[in-house]
Amino acid sequence: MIFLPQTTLTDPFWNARQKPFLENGLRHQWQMCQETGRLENFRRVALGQTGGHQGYYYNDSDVYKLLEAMIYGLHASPNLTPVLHLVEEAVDLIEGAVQEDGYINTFITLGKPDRRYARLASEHELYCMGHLLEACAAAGESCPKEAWAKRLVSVGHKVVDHLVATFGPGQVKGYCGHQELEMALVRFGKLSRRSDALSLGRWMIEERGSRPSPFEASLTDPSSPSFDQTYFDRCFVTGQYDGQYCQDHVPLREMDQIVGHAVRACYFFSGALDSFGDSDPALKKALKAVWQNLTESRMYITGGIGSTAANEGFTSDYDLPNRSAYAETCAGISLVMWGARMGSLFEDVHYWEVAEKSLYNGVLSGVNLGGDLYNYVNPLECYGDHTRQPWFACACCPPNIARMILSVQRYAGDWNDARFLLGLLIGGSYRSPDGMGAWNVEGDSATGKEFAFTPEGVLPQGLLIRIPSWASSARGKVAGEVFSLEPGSFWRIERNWDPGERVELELGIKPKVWDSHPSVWENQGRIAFSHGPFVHCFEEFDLGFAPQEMAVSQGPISMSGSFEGVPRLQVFGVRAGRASNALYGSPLDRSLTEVTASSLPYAFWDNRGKNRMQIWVRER
Ligand code: FUB
Ligand code: ZN
Repeated sequence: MIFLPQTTLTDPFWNARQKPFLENGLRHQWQMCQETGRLENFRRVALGQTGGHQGYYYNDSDVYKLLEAMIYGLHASPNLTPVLHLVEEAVDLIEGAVQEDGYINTFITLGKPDRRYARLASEHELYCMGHLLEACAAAGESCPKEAWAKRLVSVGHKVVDHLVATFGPGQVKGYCGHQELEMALVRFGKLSRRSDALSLGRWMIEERGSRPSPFEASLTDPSSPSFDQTYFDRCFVTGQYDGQYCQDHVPLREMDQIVGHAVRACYFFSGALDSFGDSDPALKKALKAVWQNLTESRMYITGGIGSTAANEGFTSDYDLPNRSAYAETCAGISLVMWGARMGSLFEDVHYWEVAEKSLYNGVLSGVNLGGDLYNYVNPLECYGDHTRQPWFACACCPPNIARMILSVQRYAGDWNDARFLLGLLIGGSYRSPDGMGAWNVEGDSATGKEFAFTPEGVLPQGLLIRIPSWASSARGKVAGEVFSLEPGSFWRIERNWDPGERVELELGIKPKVWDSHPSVWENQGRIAFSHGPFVHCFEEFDLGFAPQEMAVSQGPISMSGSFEGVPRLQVFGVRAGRASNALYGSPLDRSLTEVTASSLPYAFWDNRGKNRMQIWVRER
């Protein structure tokens, strides 16, 4: 992970993704928080009122995530005065709502003050505080001298004081049903040099999955105020407590499959890597096994994860329906977080490939080009009945995608003393942690063909550049020497870098055709197309008919035009028709019309009106 304040994003593709949020999306989301009572909840607590909480018990987290996104927005565009005013207003609200002892949660404080931490499995108090700590850390990292940021960091300290005084060895044995706090404690702990925050995060990770589970006790007595039927149903699927839903079934180091709720899982694994790094062989082994299970049998071609709404998570291997895919935007985001961490720590391109797949497909499809309509679920096929929404009652995804897009360069790579690693080819300036030097990367992710790296100042000798597996060829040039590079590997360069030197990378890109494992039944007889990191789809809007009526050939594939600067593909096929209009008839009545079909990146589907769409099309 890269420290955001030491970066400048220059990549035209990603600047174009940030712009709608800066111009409109952030303020739109604030307005939504206002209209839905999310801000009012904080005001009421600040005024000492009781009752009247509006919305879900975890709605505070949306305000925190939006605040974090707005702080990133100020990094991207420091003169964004209207957003600065909203940031200041948010800080006022949060400062007013934090309790004397550092506890903060508007749902509990307004309506259930006796129920603090009684329902750790379900009520998300620690999850919400985790998101608050992320915002506090973002403020302390990006704007340490601003008065509002100092106030927010103080709130963060107060919250951490409260948490370490409440949970941990010899105190409450507890952690949150929805992981997030683990990551946040590391981030805030590192920023504020608080070893107690780091220890608490590690302890929560270690405790999870041990027996007796703190969740089990609170979920077994239906007459107790801490009983929650929904969570009972989710955690006692077999009649016995199993905890798979929230990854509380076994200790982390014993896991070998990905189970339960998708966002919780990937946040958990990200937090574990932040806490333990690569120093722990058993953890590494477990995370690699879980990752393998996910990416080899439970992930969509878009990087979407969690195929069912039933648990917002995982089912069984190869169960990847297209039209009913859940593939929550937050889950895609959480996979980028986890993949970038695995890719950095283990220096393995494979993890970056997956993080990129998710980011450029299943995550980007979560928002429209205007930055103010969002997908919660990201189906891979549509009959014209799905479209993005301005907001949701459970609105975790909109502020999550805002914070990820506005800080996308955080996920592009990693520094250590020996090297700079660029895992995602995103153009920008990346300053070293000691501030002594920088790598300036020129390139445009939309076309992904040419990148140039120029060193500045004093830099570690190592430079690792991911050569993506989607490249059909790769050529590098450094100090006049030309190298032929292997797609799907790192280009490792070790030298003393002089200012004025230049590293050049040229990628060949050819469209790719995909099919699926035979056990993904729904995709049998179907193919999909991609170009560079972008998975493509077909929309009725371009075809003039539903893609479901078409069968296409694997080739030839030509390039024709672009969408948001990303090349489009053209393939050939036939469209089914019938002589009669009867619902059923003889196959002899069939007619086939030749068609030329233009694709577009799945990331940008549903931007021209509701219509039918398909990624996996029938093969001719
Ligand atoms: O529970 C908080 C968030 O809301 C989760 O991460 C999402 O899956 C949605 O349930
Ligand atoms: Zn979400």
